[in-house]
Amino acid sequence: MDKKKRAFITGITGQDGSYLADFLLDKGYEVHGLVRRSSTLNRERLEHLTQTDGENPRQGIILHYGDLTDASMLGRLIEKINPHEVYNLGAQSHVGISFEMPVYTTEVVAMGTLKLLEAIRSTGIPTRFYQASSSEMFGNAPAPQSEETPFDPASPYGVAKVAAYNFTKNYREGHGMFAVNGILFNHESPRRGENFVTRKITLSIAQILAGKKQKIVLGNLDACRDWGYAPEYVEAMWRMMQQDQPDDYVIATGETHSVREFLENAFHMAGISDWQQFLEIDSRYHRPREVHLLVGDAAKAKKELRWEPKVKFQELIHIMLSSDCTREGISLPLHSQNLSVAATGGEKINQ
Ligand code: NAP
Ligand code: F7E
Repeated sequence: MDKKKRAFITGITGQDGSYLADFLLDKGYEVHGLVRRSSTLNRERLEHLTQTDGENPRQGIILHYGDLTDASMLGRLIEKINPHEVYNLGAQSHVGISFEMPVYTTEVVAMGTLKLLEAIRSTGIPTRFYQASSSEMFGNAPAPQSEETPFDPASPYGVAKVAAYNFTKNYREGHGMFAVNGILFNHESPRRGENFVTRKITLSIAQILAGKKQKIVLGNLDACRDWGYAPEYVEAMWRMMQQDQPDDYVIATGETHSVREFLENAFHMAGISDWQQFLEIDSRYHRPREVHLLVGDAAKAKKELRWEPKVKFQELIHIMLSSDCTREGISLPLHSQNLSVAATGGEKINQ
């Protein structure tokens, strides 16, 4: 009998999906991923897993075309893969864009989750299910936010994630499914999408240093976020799926910093003190409604999952900035290199 565990990941081409694939392959899983058909291939974050030139001989990743909006395809895939674990990470995940595309965002985030849960239920396969819930569900609820904090979403994305959270809980309670919600606060990395604020900042600074860009154009600098390091957060997802009983967990660092602090620290690490001259504020990046202060209380995860974040704010910025500098063919000034940690060094193909 085949003892290898099979995992199915939606959103495998995204930041978290790619790190989760790395993590599960290291654990010996056979990893299946859902990919969307597009006119150009969008697999940069998976290149190191799909290349077969012998440099990185790890194998076991199998990609399937599909879409979270296509229920019949999801059913066929679940039947075919017969997974032990399903990680639902696929989403239109940009909060600002969700104000422009509320219907599509809801179709993918809320209805997509429901379609996947239904696909699992109708096949009767006893798989475990992970839902990528989000701190955006708290909106402007009082901080620090924990599993007990009532949701108060402030964007179409947040509203849709609350619906997906509730569907997941309902399938656990109503159908006895092993279904968990990981309520993850912001987590970043060199693989973060370029239009999220942390990556936008580190990439822009690297390009300014390389002489390719003059300005970084941003919106609200006063919002505060609890920023952690994505590879550590995908391990928390897996830990939730290994528990005896399904439950919901907040995953966060417990620290909060403003966008302005992120910007100042990143410029400082780049050796630029007069950074204001490189900054432009554009109302185009202001959102109709803002979430002002997020800071998570991950005590339950610490106790029950024995999960704790190691990479904190300064180190996170350094990891991202040095990776983007490597990408742009430059190195960071010497004074910031004593912040260097094992995880730095730039990722050549996984941007
Ligand atoms: P991401 O980088 O934006 O990746 C999103 C993934 O979803 C991509 O693989 C994307 O595919 C896929 N996707 C989008 N629409 C889809 C559709 N209609 N059908 C199937 N797949 C679709 O997001 P992430 O940062 O890795 O986040 C992973 C998940 O965690 C998301 O659900 C996000 O909402 C949630 N989350 C993220 C954070 C965070 O701070 N990163 C925090 C809390 C929760 P393409 O590559 O084809 O676009
Ligand atoms: O914005 C402000 C913006 O887009 C952070 C997603 O992964 O985390 C992420 O959502 C803050 C906001 O992340 C720009 O107004 C200023 O206050 O990087 P962000 P987010 O909205 O927190 C949650 C947990 C998720 O679940 C989401 O999927 O930064 N901000 N200027 C800007 N934001 C962007 N994107 N671009 C700017 O120019």
